[in-house]
Formats: sequence, structure tokens, C-alpha cells
Amino acid sequence: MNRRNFLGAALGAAGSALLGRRGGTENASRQIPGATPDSEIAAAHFPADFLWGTATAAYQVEGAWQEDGKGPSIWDTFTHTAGKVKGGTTGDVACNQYHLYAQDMALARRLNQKSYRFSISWPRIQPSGTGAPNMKGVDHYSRFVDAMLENGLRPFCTIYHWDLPQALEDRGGWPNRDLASWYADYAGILAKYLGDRITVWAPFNMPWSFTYMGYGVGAFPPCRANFNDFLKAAHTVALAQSEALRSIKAASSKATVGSAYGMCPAYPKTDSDVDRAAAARYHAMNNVFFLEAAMKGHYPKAFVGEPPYKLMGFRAGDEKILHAPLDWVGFHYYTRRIVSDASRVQNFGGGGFSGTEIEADPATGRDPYTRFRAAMPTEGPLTESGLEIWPRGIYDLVTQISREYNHPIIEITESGCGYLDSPYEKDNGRVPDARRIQFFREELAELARAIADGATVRSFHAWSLLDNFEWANGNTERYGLIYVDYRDQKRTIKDSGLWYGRVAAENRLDV
Ligand code: IFM
Repeated sequence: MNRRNFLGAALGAAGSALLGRRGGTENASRQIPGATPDSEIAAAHFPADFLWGTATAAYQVEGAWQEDGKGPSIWDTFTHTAGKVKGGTTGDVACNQYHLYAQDMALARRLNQKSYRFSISWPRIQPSGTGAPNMKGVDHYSRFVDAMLENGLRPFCTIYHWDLPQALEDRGGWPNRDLASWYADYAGILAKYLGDRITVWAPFNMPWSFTYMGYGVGAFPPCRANFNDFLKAAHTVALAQSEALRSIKAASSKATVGSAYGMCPAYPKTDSDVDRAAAARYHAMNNVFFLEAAMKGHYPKAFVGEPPYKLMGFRAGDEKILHAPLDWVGFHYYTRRIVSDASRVQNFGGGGFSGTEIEADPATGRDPYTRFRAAMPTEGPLTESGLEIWPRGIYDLVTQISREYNHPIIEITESGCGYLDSPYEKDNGRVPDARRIQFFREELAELARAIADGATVRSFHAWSLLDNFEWANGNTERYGLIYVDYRDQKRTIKDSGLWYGRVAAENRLDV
């Protein structure tokens, strides 16, 4: 049996038992495994008040990297270092949204959008990470939020999407516990100046990813590869998340605080007890580590044995600080993982990464504490960015989180696919990205099914409103509903954007 078939068989047996009513092989009659039947797509519908949205992040779209008193961030340092980014591009200009935001918000309105998830650049507000706010930065975001409201968009603010002020990295970065209170000060400043108009706050985008990839394996800035640094960084971030919730609420009575976690549904490689336990550890570590800390004041069972408290820098009383229940739960869905046990393995090789989402199948276990191997299967088709498409994953994930956290309000904070389709001159400059439409059709049908089965999902944010700077992959990947020509910043709505606009207007997929 080749690897694909084996995974398919294993998923059929194990995945269906753990995570949902349909196994990985039930759609075998369809050409694409895991694909959603057309009848379900035609029948899918969404609540009348569903919030259709898109998401972006400051460093990926803003540009203006040195304007209005902004300080340098770790991403400025990283992208200005030779050899770090494919194509040698930087976010210095990106989509120039710092200047073009009015035009971009008007485009979002044209696509009938109701929510815009954006992030604020910490070094624009506090150029060296602490102290009095830089009012030019605050004023910029104030105007930007007004533009969202004028265009009928709910401003959904991510407080931190990876662009740490370089000055704070120079003071030890996230492994330095002091960052928790400095970050809470920063969040409080935002709530003080913008909390009259922003009511929806997510402290961190993908906290597991930026701590692990920045400190654990060194694929992202600050490029440290030390698992102990990752553990310390993760604990500081969990403390920071809860401290921020309190400082935001102290500054703004209208504030609601949730999350923007990256999650992948984890399917055990086989039905064995050890693989099922490993998949549960993956879920605890990669999906709900920070969620559980906030909701319950302790970490979930992510480790074989006790959490390595000492290495994390955990102190007596930290449980109390961590406990700060979220008002709603936000998470992204892109792809899934197949997880197997590595508790008997002696060598740990970390994970291989490319971009933000791919975790290579390591021959060894990932680390000496969680002791699992996590791989992205290839039973479903791959996007051009290399992620497996598995529409039912969103159903499994949403229903799982719904069950585990007592049916919270859920926001899908990101989902999307990377394809390089570009304007086609012979067809009046259209961008015929049929694959992206198919991706969203199938995935959204699965989301509609989760809602029909009782999950309270309030929003869906497509990643992304427009093509943008894709971190270490530079401009080599395009996730937008709107094409950006980086030579002149011309925006062209792709066919997928036009389709998504009709979906948003009609709350159904067959449009
Ligand atoms: O571009 C990223 C985003 O910053 C975080 N989530 C995944 C996206 C696509 O890789």
C-alpha cells in the first residue's frame, strides 16, 4: 500500500471514529477525496446576520515601514537580512495599505463585506515597545477604523500579528516574562484610544506558530532554535493574553475579547491507543494551549507527563493570572494533520517548515515533551502554496471546539488558499481563479453543516482581502480575493472575490 492509500485507510478508520460522522474515504466516488457533494453545496445556507469578512495583517499589507515615527520590528530586521525571504522581498511597501486603506475599505464594501479583521503594528504605537504612545500611529489607526465604519465594516482588531518591536526582542523577546505586562500596557493604549469604536479584540494571531517558529525552530524571526525558549515564550504569551484581556476591559466597557488561534484538526494515524493519545496531545499543544489557559487557568495535557513548569518559568500563582475567560473563540482553518506517537523515540528533530503552515513529516519525534509526529497528508489535492485541501476539516474542528468549550460563539478568523492566478489580458483583465472558488464552496458547505448541527458560528473571514506579503515566502504566494500588481499597486477583483461578494449578499453558496 503506498503512503497515500495507507493514510486514506487509516483516516477512514481512525478519523471518523474520533472527529466526526464521515470518514476520510466516504467520498470515494468523488474525484477529489474529502470533497463535498454538490447537493450539500446547493443546500448550504447561512444565518441572515452572519458576518462575512476578510482578514489581513499589518506587516503583510501596510508598507510605510519607516513612516510617522514607527520603530523597527523583528520582521523589518528579518526581511532586511539576506537569505531569509524568497525573492529577497520585504514588507517595506507591501500593498501600501497604510496609504491606500480608504480604497481598500471601499473595495471590501463592494464585496458586501460586514467585517474586516486587521492588525495593529505595535512599533507604530510604541516605537521601542514601552512608554507613551506615538500619537501619529494612534491617529492613523483611528482614521482607518473610521473608514471601516463608514463602509459598513465591523472593525475586528488583532492586537499582535507577529511584528514585535525590535527593541523588545533586544530585551529578551517573548521568553522574557516582562513582555507580558508591557504587552498589556500596549493593549490598554489601543483600547483607550480606539475602544469607543472597536468592540472586538483578539490579542494574538496564531500564538503557537510565532512562538514555536520564532523561538523553537528558528524559521521566523528572531530565528532562535531552542525548545526551552519556545516553552518560556509560550508561557509569557499566555500570561500576556490574560493580562491584556484585563487591561482592554479596564479601558473600554464595550470591549469583547477572543482569539485568532491557528488550528488544524488532528487525526490519529492509526486507531491505536498511543496514536489517539498523540493526536490529543497535538490538539492540546497546537490548537487549544492558549485557549485552555485563558478559559480554565491551566494548560491542557499537551505533554507526556507533567508540563515542564520549571522550563516554562511558571511561578506559584500563575494559574490565577492565566484565568481570564474569553467572550468568544476565534480560530483559523487551513488544513489538517495526521499525528502519530513518538513517546518511545530517542531523537527529536523538530519539524520542518516552509511558510506558515506546513509541518514536514519528521523522521523523528518533534520534541522531548509532547512526543508526537505531525504530518500534513496528501490524500486531498494541494494548493499551489502546498497545503492539502480537506473541506470537512472545518466541520470536524468547529464541532470539536463547540463540544469541548460548551458551545461558545465562534469566529472563523482566517481560511484561504494560495494560488498564483493573475489578470488575463485576453479576457478583459479578469482573474479567473476557479480553484479558489471551489476551495471556498466546499469548505463553506462544511461550515454551514456545522452551523446546522448546532455550532454557534458568527463570522467567517477569508484570508485574505488582497494578495499580500507572505512572510518568509515573500511575494511567491497569493492568497487574496483581490489581485495586487506590486509594480503599481493596482487592485483587480478576482473571480473568487466577485463570487464571495455574491455569497455575502445572499448567505448561500450556489450563486
Ligand atoms: O499569511 C498568513 C497569515 O499571516 C497567518 N495565517 C496564515 C496565512 C497564510 O499563510
